[in-house]
Amino acid sequence: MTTGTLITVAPTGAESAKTEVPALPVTLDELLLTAKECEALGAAVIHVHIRDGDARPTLDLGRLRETVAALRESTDLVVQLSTGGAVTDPEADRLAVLDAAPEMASCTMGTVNFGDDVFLNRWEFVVELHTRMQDRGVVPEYEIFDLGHLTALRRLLDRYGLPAGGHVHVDLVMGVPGGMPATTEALVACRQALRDLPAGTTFSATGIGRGTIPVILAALSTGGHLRVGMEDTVSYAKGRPVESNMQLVARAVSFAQLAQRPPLTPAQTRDLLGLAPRS
Ligand code: KMH
Ligand code: ZN
Repeated sequence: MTTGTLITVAPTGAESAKTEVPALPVTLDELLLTAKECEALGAAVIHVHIRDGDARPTLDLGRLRETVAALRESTDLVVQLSTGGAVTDPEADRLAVLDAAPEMASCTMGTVNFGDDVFLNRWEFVVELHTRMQDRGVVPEYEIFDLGHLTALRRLLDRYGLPAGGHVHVDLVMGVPGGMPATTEALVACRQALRDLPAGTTFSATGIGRGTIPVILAALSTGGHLRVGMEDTVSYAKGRPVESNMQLVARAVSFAQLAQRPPLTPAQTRDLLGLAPRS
């Protein structure tokens, strides 16, 4: 029985340019400020992509380690590093993200067209990511861009076993051009498919761009959790650029409260996802 709502903030991503979206947090200081404010509003997990000194996406291990340490120092948020990176990142660099020892990391369950690009996730790569996370005790969030990715997840778990902590959590990323649409119908189809996954599997959902609100409503009404942030949405409403990640988290919190499923704290989230409590 789902009660509270797990709210993840994905503040930066790898796709938007700082020059076009000035409110995007790209420095460590900007990220920390965003993290603290989003936590105060009700976020429990932060999905992290980082940028280099020129605000370009990077998987630099030193910066990743510094980011994980700084977020742990200044917040209680669950730190989830992206292993998806940017579409141009090589597999070896994406695997090496785990060397930064985050509590959680993303694990995308298949290849998807990504606008004009391809977000490549070969089966062997997915298996390597999953098994390395098992070995290191990093809890995955399985990123699902299309219905078939849930079938791939079932195959992965059948062949290679449950993730660290034993709990399965997926995030439905809806509305990427090339992936599933950000609609209630698509979310319900995924919800049905989740029945083939281990009992207790939880899901969050995020709608890209104008899909944000329909996906929030569909997720809340079907027992799902929420991911919001400027990685996925840079318009608050038609003709109104997002002012900050906090604006998106505050809106998600309002929807969750209206649904009588208030935000989960980071401690409640660790319990839900099978993460060790913070010492
Ligand atoms: N930036 C996308 C190519 C993830 O973070 O794991 C991949 C992505 C998924 O954002
Ligand atoms: Zn991401």
